[in-house]
Amino acid sequence: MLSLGLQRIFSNVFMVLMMLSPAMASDLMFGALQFRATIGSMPSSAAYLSITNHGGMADRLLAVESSLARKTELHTMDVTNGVMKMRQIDGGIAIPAGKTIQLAPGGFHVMLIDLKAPLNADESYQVTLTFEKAEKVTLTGLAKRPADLKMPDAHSSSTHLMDMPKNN
Ligand SMILES: [Cu+2]
Repeated sequence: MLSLGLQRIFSNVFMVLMMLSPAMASDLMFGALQFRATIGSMPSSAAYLSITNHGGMADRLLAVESSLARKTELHTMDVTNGVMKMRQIDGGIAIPAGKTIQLAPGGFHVMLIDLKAPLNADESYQVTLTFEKAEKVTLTGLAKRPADLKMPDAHSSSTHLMDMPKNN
């Protein structure tokens, strides 16, 4: 009788642990995923998002996969001799505990090289992120016109240039 009771307690504890573990595995929180809508026959484009690490341990964004392009890479922007150039990141992007990393225009970005089809504004697309510790996650986000992409740095003085008609 006693062992049966213990067994029940253990199985209940086990079930609670099973229920808790997915939540414990997701210490990362994701900001809105955004894609740069393509114009004309642009061969490549980019995707942006922010990742916040609410856990106590550092993690690392190792790779991004997508069926949208023949090649998907993690890129950063560097200024070389006064010219801004982008290059592929080796070893992924560190996500320190308690910190937010921004993939945004002018900095880190997901590079979609050799697109299979155009990315249309207001349509949604997916990418899959692979981390060192956290589980793989597939996110969905909207493509936006380049002018509508949120810039991380306050560059609001350029808003007066946005006088192009917006056709919806
Ligand atoms: Cu790039």
